[in-house]
Amino acid sequence: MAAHVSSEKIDLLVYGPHKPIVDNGFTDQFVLHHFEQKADLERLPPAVAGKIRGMAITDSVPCGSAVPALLPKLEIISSFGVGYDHIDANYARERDIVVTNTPDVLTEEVADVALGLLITTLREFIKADRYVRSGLWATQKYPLSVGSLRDRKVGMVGMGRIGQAIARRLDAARVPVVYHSRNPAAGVSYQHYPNLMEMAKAVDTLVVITPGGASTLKMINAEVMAALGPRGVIVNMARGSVIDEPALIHALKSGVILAAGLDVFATEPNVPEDLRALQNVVLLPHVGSASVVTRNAMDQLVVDNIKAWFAGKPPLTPVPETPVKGR
Ligand code: 8YV
Repeated sequence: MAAHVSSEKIDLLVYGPHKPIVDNGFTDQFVLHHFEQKADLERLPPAVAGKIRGMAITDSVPCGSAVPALLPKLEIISSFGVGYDHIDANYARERDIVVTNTPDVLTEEVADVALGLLITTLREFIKADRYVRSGLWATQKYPLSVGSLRDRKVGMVGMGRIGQAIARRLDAARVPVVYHSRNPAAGVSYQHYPNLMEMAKAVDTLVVITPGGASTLKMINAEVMAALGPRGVIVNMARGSVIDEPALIHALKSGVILAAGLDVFATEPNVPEDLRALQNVVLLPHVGSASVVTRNAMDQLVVDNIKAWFAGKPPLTPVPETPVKGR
């Protein structure tokens, strides 16, 4: 992989919603061509497509291999978000295109939300808030919550950077942690379960923070939920695709598990009516990283990866599928 460093203008495709940090982040050495969604790309003139050397994806918009396939001179795809299941990184590697994501800058933010969502789910804060607002507190004693963090053991599904940040918070809260991932994580002392079912039998709480995509599709299935048992709680901060959503709805309805806290869904932004009707689930609109400060840092990293590349430097945060050597 190599970028031609010259004083020539560099054409970039900006794909996804407008972000001021991206729109205003490039010098006039760059020419930005903005298209918000796939359907808009029909208006991308072939002459322009033929000049595009860099692509900034400003949200998790579907990209796959179809969009880069339109761009014969593409060198870099700089994508927003730590997850990049909306990009075909293997296709990019075959074409010698480097893919970057935005890790690290969101780690602590997403971990904060994970712990908040877990406690909100267990201690039923949403119900408690409604209770106060309704005025009922004045006349009736509020019931104890069935759930608590105090008597739990958490099985993390995924132990990458965000998983480790969540586990650190659980350590501070004196909650025992074990984890499942394909391979043991380097430098981590929590007990590793190579088998998810074995872990589900040994814990009562799952916190899911593993990459999306084909290898994790519906890995949290009805069997795993049954193994977790009637005290079971699932928090999903990963991708909706990781959980068998109809099986989860059934498990929540029928008492196979106790409750769930979900930041992500199978077909966002559509959340099944069946799930929305349940009281033992807390639903967030994919807000793990969604604060102004963290989203700004993510947008800036999208810009900085492209700038580094076209300055002839290594990209700051390439994904493992497209490592860059010798820059
Ligand atoms: C983003 C995320 O909010 O980084 C990720 O992988 O899921 C979130 O931080 C998401 O990409 C927004 O659509």
